[in-house]
Amino acid sequence: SLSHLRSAVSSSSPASSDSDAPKQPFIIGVTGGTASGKTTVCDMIIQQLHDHRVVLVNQDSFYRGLTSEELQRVQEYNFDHPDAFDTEQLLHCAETLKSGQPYQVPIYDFKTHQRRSDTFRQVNASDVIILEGILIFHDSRVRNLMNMKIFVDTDADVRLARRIRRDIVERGRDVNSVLEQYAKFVKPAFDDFVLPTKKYADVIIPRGGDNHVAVDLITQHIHTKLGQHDLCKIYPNVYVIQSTFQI
Ligand code: UZR
Ligand code: MG
Repeated sequence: SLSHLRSAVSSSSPASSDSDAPKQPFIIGVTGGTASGKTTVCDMIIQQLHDHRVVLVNQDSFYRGLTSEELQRVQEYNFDHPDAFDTEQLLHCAETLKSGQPYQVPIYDFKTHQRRSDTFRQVNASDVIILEGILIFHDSRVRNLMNMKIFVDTDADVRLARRIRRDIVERGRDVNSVLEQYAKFVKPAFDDFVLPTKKYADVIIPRGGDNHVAVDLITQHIHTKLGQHDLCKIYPNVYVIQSTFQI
């Protein structure tokens, strides 16, 4: 998978002959089942890339707000289906950020299942953009914007245990409703929509947030790639003087 990783990343380097080309941000996609540790892995990557501008965009922000009819029968709403997200808006966001422009990301409230109408999160141009979510590899147009794709692979029992705790503490649910929703929607959608996107991953991280070695390897690689980007700008005719930028 290392050679995989290298080809996926090198193919996206800017043309080395064009010194005036604006530096495109490096886009990382992070997916995996619910409560697999995606957000933790992203936070670890961000911490290790502290000398670069890094932003995290969560697919959860692009959940569609529920209509009043859908809200009345919320137990029957499938939040794990691709249609639950506004994918066109997510694509527009990813394209805008990739082109170096800022984007106003919506804020979704898991307790009311609505978007905040009064505010948004301003995301500014950055060196690295991380796109995270259970179905972030589902749409091929979004996927094709990514320079590196990561699948966080955590056992289902560990994920369910975390999910129960998180939904109760952070998302205002009770045990029975979490278990019911898990059996009815979360698990089937994982099998039908999330797991099939594992084949697109350049890197598969076992155990999620516990895996410091995997995160170290990934961030070293990104550091190297960002160094090459800078080098291409300064010395357009020099291809790789990688050792200069080795960590
Ligand atoms: P992560 N989800 C909710 O529980 N409520 C909502 O209003 C919107 C989404 C859940 C969704 C999915 N499913 O499994 C999870 N359900 O959020 C994705 N049921 O979030 O990637 O952080 O696990
Ligand atoms: Mg998360």
